[in-house]
Amino acid sequence: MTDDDGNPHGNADNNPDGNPIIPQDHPRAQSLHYRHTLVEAMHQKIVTPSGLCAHGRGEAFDYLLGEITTPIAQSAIKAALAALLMAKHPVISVNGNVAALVGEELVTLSHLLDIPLEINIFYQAPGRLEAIEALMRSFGAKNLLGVGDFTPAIISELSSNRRIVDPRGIYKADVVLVPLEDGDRTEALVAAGKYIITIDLNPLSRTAQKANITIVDNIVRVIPAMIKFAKSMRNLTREELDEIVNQFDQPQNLKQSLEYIIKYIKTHIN
Ligand code: PTJ
Repeated sequence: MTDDDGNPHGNADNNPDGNPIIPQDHPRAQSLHYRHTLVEAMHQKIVTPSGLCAHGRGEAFDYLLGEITTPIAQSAIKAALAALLMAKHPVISVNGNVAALVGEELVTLSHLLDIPLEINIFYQAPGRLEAIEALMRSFGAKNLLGVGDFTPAIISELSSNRRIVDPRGIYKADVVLVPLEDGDRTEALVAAGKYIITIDLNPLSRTAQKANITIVDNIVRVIPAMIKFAKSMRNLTREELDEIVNQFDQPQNLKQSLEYIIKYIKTHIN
């Protein structure tokens, strides 16, 4: 098998002898599965080579959390949902890694909360937007922005490709979920007066530090958890949702996430 540039990248799932590349009983089968998914998505132009580097950085931090959703992350997830449920114009931003890792789950969440998804990528390349769109449509995405026929709006605070946004989505949004985001855009979106929620395994990243709510957890665990909590939180009153957001303390959330990592490392020293 070859990619568009004619480079061989082998069979997706099996060795030449027909046996699976990732044996089911491999102790890190799940982690290898996600890597494999991202590599395959890169051959389809959905993910960029830089996306693989970003994933590796995330994996390193996931080790330091014990690869679980901490109670701290769980509180951040609930605050994020409450903010999204109260928003006038919420939107969920989708990049290549996000589409490849949790595209299907995001479509479920988008339908459950009635929130549009906007494809917005850092690394522009011919055919990339179309490849991500096709993947999201294959999962049944209905309310998909940032693609098709629209006159783009510009976020003036930003100089990267991500400044080009959909006027029906990120441009007019009051609350934006931007997972696996680069720091510049988070800063620009905050400067543009938007309430920013991010998912980032690295609590020290600029995005994690600048967002209003940072969920320090792996997106592959966060989106299924959001789907689970959304089913009951949809029925909360505005006052109850407001209370959840007001109780959330972002500086404490980041501090406790770092403390959790330090504690986790210490338990492995003795
Ligand atoms: O598809 P594009 O062109 O929009 O590009 C997407 C990437 C991810 C390459 C781009 O946004 C990028 O370069 O991001 P950064 O600046 O590397 O930031 C990504 C952040 O996400 C890092 O802090 C990682 O630790 C974190 N991260 C990576 N994988 C995960 C993650 N956080 C949560 N879950 C993950 N699976």
